[in-house]
Amino acid sequence: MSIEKMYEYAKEVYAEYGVDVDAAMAKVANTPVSIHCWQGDDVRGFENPDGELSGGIQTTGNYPGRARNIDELRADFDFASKLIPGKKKLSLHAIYLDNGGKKVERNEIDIEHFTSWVQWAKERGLGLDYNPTCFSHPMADDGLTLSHNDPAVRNYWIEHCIRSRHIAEYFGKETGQRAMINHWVPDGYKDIPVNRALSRQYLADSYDKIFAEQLDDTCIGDALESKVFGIGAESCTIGSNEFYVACAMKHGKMVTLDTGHFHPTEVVSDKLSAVLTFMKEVMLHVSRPVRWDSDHVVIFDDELKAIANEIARGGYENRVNIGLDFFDASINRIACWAIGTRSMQKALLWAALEPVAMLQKFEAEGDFTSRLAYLEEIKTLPFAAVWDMYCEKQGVPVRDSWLKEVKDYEKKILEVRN
Ligand code: RNT
Ligand code: ZN
Repeated sequence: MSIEKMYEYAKEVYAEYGVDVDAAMAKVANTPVSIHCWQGDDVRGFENPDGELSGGIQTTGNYPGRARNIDELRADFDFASKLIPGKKKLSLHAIYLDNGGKKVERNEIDIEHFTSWVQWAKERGLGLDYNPTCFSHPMADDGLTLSHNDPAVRNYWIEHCIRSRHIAEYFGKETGQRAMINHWVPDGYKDIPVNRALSRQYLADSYDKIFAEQLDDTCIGDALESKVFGIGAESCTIGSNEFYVACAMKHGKMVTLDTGHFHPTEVVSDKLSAVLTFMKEVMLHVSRPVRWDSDHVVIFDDELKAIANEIARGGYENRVNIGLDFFDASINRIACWAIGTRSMQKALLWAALEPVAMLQKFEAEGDFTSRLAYLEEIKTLPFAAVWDMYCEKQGVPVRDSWLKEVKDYEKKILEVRN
């Protein structure tokens, strides 16, 4: 049956539940999803691509064809973008600077190192996000940066973060789309520390300095990302969830909720309404933890749907900044981008098709029987037909047809890289 016919049928079925599928598609098409550049090259960047990835995060696998330089990464991203529906942004890390082959110290990084990115983004109407890189560097070898006992180390990273905020503000100003800056540091201890209070005081003092300057908040949004533990930092993470929630409230900033950064039975879907009761906005790092913060490619699973449902049920579309954060080097990296981001898009569409008003009415009336009955019934509504039409309307491949394009690109472009 044609996509059109299937869609007409689906439209009728959803209308019976009071859901307008056209409006749902339009809403999702306008919700930006920030795609992380670092899936393209295993978080190496261009500062020192042969260096070790540090900070307690890991990319496993050695699938051929990773992007080795700025041109390859841009080409790969352009290609991946064509496979993904919806409004996209690109999230850069400091180490993806355009340094023209010259070594630039992290505390000397500046706007000039990102002018070519801005130019490139403008040509595509693409918004940019930013991340200071406080890892994969000799000054981070102790596993401590903004909370280090040595003021010289702290000051080095404070300067990096201050400069990073200016770069993010510049992204926002130039692209006309507000840039999120995600602050994450790997700081923690492998073994039991005996002065947690002091480390946390140092981290707090560092953020007082980093946020001292008021920048144009129509251009930049600061977010603070907590974590539960990292490899080599198992006993204590200085920037824990409680630390950053409090720190963000103090400075009027947002937190970043990374789906891999909590204890295994905690879920980010439940945290959104909790923080948004008090914070204006929140940032997401949508990832897929498998047994630990493994950063597997995001799939259309229950928690992803639950996150999207919470955004839609709360009407939080303008308060949740959706960013992705996964990195798999064991399969085709462009396919990773396509699978992960298409899954995010699917989840947003799934959630936009939920008959929220009806379900919330049952709940308000105490009719929990109907609430559960309908939550189950809507799982088998003809969602696939709407998804196919959404892809068609967005001008991206429908169903699995994107995969063949990726395989061709792999043969022609990726395989000759090694
Ligand atoms: C690490 C954090 C952080 C990084 C990226 C590369 O656990 O999730 O967001 O993954 O900045
Ligand atoms: Zn993250």
